[in-house]
Amino acid sequence: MLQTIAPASLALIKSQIRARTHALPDDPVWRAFDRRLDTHYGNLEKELSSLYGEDPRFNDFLLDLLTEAFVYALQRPTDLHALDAARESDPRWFQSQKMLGGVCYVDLYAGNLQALKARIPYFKELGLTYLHLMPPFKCPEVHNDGGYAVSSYRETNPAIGSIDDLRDLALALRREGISLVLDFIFNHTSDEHDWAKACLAGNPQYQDFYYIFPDRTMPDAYDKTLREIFPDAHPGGFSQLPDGRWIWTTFNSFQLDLNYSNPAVFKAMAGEMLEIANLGVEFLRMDAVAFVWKRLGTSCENLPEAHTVIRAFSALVRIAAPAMLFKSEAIVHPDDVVKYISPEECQISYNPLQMALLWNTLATREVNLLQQALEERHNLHPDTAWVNYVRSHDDIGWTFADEDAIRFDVNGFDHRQFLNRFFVNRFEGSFARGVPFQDNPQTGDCRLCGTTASLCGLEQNDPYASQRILLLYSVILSSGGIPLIYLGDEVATLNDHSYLDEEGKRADSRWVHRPHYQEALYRSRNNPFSPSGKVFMGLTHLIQQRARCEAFAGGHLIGFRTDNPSVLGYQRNSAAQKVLVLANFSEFPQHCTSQVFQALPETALDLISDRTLRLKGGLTLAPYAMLWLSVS
Ligand code: OTU
Repeated sequence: MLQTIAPASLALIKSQIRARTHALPDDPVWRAFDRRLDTHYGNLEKELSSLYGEDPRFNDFLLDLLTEAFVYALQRPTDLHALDAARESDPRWFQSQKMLGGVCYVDLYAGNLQALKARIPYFKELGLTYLHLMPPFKCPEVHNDGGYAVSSYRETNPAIGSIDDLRDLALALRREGISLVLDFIFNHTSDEHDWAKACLAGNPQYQDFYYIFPDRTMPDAYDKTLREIFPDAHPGGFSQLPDGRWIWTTFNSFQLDLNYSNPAVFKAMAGEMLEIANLGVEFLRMDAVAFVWKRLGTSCENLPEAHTVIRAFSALVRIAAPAMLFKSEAIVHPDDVVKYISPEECQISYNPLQMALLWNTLATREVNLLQQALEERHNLHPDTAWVNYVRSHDDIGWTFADEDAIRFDVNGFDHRQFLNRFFVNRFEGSFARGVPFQDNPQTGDCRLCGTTASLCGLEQNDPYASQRILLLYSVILSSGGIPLIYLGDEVATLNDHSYLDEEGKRADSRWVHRPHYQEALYRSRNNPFSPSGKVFMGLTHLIQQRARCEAFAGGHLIGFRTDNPSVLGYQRNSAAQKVLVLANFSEFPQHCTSQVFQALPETALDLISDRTLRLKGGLTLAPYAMLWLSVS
């Protein structure tokens, strides 16, 4: 049996790194690196030895990895070193109520990186402090999953500009107080990546970079317990290569899963990650975290080793590029989502439960499940935060817990069927105009696409459409965490069916909600009589009011039960201020009785309308009304 190799001492590792890189003891980069090693080496060594400690070359692996990390630290631009220090001394900087995110595709939103830079004044007008650019890296020309099939992490897609344009944009954003967010697509590469080409050509160094099987024996064994993620792309988790062998492809057949049981894969990807960090990325969106470790007989999702891989990457970043934080993308059961969130793993995370339940509440007009999620599943460690969003570039999946739903006598399976019917307009009286995604009649599984405006009823001119949009955004702006706007939503952009004419997009209905930048909608954004103006002016007002109110900082929330099933309630408190948020999710006026407000002052100022309201005799909320009541 293999023995775990005793780790080399930190002092020895430090002297070896210095000898290899000729670093002088008083070099400021070395001094900072040295100090960070003291803090984080223990974590790094622990995580990596649990994955690879039985490998007889483990100590060399660790030394090579850290030497390389120090070289990346040396290459890091000076202003990023300053940012590293600033962020380390203020680890809760992103808890500010002024934090606001936006996300867009470079090509669809602006054409290219330089043109996107020219949009910075607009981002400032909106109030953004965080900008997620969808993957800008080199990828196959036609079939690339919107950039999620990366062919090189060191080159950009030439259609949008050069890596220097990207660096330049990152700097320009940073100077304006906007943090750049990019993806780390680390579960897979495209089939055009050099590693993939070398592996498939039989290069021995790359043989174990991916999971390749000579025949169906192992794929069949694994497939027994795998969930199909993109069943339209291929059945099961594997694709056949031209030579007849089978390769692991969780997503599309051109996205090849990397094999993290091979330490060389970890090391190679760590280099790509630190290269991306040095572009000036402040939040690294960890794509598809759930899938990075596989074990026969399991779902190969959310395995403990997936967390270990991420924590090891995270420890390395704390040592070599600490201004960068991780954002988790786990669209899984809520119990599993939270496991990725901690100061040592991913400091921020998408909040898919809140997202899905916002839409659920619009459909049912009952706040029960959302109220429960906010009360029981919202509060996180104070050094971490949710990224709250109404919708993303991906489909909407109904990832609430069946155990939670059954407490309201709601059967999860049946209810998901209802939600799908409601949002794709197969339900009488629905205002929504969504499109199904990966409809799987075999399992009854189906997810959903559509822009916020189309799902809220604007496509069919429903009179409440813009109020619904604002209601959803008012919750993500006030519930605690970083709100994230899918750019285009703020001017009520509708579904765009032009993807059906594009090879490489046609088979993927998520493109319906990834529309081109609509010049006309942006031009009318300050016209209160246009739907885009109503939404834009309403939303920017909410953003500004939130930014002024300290109670909205941080993530902590206290549930506030109303006695009306359509009215959501929660309280946000700071030392100086208490704010009660109420939101009516129905198209009818809804009353909350005086009982509800017993413990509160007789009157309260609504921060949205700037009106003082009497709570004494109860409150009636207008259709889809939201109130941010200052009750301190
Ligand atoms: C992510 O999403 C990205 O957000 C997608 O745009 C990519 O296509 C995909 O990874 C592959 O890179 O399946 O429908 O359970 O839901 O990781 C979206 C998690 C996806 C998955 C999620 C994935």
